[in-house]
Amino acid sequence: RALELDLRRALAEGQFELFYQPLFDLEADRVTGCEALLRWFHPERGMVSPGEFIPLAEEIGLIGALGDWVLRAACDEAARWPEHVRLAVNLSPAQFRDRRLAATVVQALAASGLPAERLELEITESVLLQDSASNMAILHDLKALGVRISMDDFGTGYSSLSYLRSFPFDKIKIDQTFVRDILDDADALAIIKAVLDLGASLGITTTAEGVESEEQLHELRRQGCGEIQGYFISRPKPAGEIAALLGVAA
Ligand code: G
Ligand code: G
Ligand code: MN
Ligand code: NA
Repeated sequence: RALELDLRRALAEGQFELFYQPLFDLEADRVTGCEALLRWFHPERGMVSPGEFIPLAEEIGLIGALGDWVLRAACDEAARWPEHVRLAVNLSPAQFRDRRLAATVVQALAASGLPAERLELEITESVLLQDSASNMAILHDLKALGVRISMDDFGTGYSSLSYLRSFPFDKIKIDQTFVRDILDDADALAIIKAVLDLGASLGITTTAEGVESEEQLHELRRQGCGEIQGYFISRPKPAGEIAALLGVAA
C-alpha cells in the first residue's frame, strides 16, 4: 500500500501534470480540440499511468479532489487557446457520486473564463450503468450548463447502443481497438462504418480514437469520419508544447 500513501500526498506535492492530445477535424483540416490526460510523476517510480492510479484514487476516496484539480487546471489552460479549440476532460464514474459535480464545473468555467460550449466532458457507459437515475440527473444538469457530453470508448461495453437512447450525447468516440484493426479486419471496418452512420443519423460528431498511421486516416476519411485522435496526429504532450502547436504566444 506504499503507492496509496504516496498518492495521498501527490496532489499537495504538485506531482500531477496534465498532458493534452489534439483532436483533429478532418473537414476543417485542423486541430479543433485537445483532450486532457492526467500524468503522475512519482519521485522514485517516474511516470505512473492513470490506468493504475485512477482506480486507486477512486478506491481511497481521492478522485473527488483529483477530479476537481483536473477540471480547474485544464479549464485554466484551455482559456489561453484559440477560440476554435475545445477542451475535452475525462470524468470517472466515482466523480458522479458527488452531487456538486455540476457546481464544480461551473466554478472551473467561471474562474478560467472558458465558455461552457468549449468544454466537452467524456464519460464511459459505466457512468450510466451505476446508480443511473442520480447519474442521469447530474448529466442533464451538466448538459444544461451548455457543456458537451461525449461517450468515450464506444463499442467496448455491454450496451452502448441503449445508452445512446437514454441520453442526448453530443459525440461518440469509437474505441481504439476498432481503429487498430480497420485495415486488415473486415469486421472492424464494418463496425466503424456502422458507428459513423449511427453518428450521422443522430446528427452528432463521431471521433475515431487511436489513429496511428496515414493509411488508417485515409480509410477513415473515405468513410466520412469527421474527427480523429491518435499518435499519427500527435501523442499527448505537455501544456507548453500544445500551446506552441496551437500558435499561442508564450
Ligand atoms: O493517457 P492514457 O492512455 O494513459 O490514459 C489511460 C486511461 O486513463 C484512459 O482511460 C483515460 O480516459 C484515463 N484518464 C486520463 N486522464 C484522466 C483524468 O483526468 N480523469 C479520469 N477520470 N480519467 C483519466
Ligand atoms: O479512455 P480514453 O480514450 O480517454 O484514453 C485515451 C488513451 O489512449 C490515453 O491513454 C492515450 O494516451 C491513449 N492513446 C491516444 N492515442 C493513441 C494511439 O494512437 N495509440 C494508442 N495505442 N494509444 C493512444
Ligand atoms: Mn477519453
Ligand atoms: Na476512449
